[in-house]
Amino acid sequence: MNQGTSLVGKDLGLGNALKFVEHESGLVQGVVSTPRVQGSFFLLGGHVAEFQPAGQEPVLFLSERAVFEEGKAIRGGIPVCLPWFGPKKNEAGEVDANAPSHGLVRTELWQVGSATLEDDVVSVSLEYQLEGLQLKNLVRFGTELSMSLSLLNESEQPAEIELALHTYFKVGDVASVKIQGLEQIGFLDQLSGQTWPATGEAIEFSEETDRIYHGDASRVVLVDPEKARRIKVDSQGSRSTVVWNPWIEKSKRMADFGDHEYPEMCCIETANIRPNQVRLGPGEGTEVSLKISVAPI
Ligand code: TA6
Repeated sequence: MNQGTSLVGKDLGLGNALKFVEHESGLVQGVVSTPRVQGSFFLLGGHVAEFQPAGQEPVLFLSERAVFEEGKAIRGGIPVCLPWFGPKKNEAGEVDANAPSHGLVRTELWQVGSATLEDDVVSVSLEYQLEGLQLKNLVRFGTELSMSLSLLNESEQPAEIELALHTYFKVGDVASVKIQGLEQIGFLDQLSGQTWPATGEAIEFSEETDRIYHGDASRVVLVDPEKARRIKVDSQGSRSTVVWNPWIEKSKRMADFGDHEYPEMCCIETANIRPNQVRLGPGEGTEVSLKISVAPI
């Protein structure tokens, strides 16, 4: 029996701060509730789904058409994408049509390594063994949401890994938001394949946007005038950042995403991909960490 089902209804000694429930889909969901924060995560994909600090509206976007099913990725929250990003490609750059998008772990059941409560902050270690790669994601639900994803190559072979924390943010109107912190970094437009120099300006959205930035983006800020808030995305260990909004036509092509939902979200993804993929020799490890906090405009 998967550990998850044995957690449902179990008294972890954390009171109402963290309870495991059976979601309506049948999946095991960890529900966080303290005076500081409401949140949740699924064992499926070790997937943080909700984060709402006290006094704030939800910070993460979760599609109303999200599918909650083992083997499928949840549309929203913070998918963990590895060991590849996007479509899987071979050495020759040919796409493997049989391989799932964004790797192998966001559609698998993870385990809970530990769960603690201190000063109304819930910390939970979500863990998964991908062949010789040990994954541990220490997630802390407090006034801020933080996570530290560590990978350890326990095999005798080197491993080349792309990884991304594919965060979906909830916004008031994507056409009015600005993303600051990437002004000085050039980017690859994934839609045209064209590479562009740094624009010197904040990112704004007026069409489908799918950009990969390679460079230091340790502080990215999502300015949302509609919700009168700034979402600060601080990261360590990440050398790539992906910015995405599907806009109108791509939204219609995604069955697990409402046609009208694109104005309510944008993705800022904390990653190490493409030239910044990680190479781990036997016994070597790596870590990427992310902290999400909210401030008034
Ligand atoms: O966020 C960048 C991206 O690679 C986009 O190209 C889009 O495909 C998105 O991820 C969602 O991918 P998914 O496989 O979750 O539908």
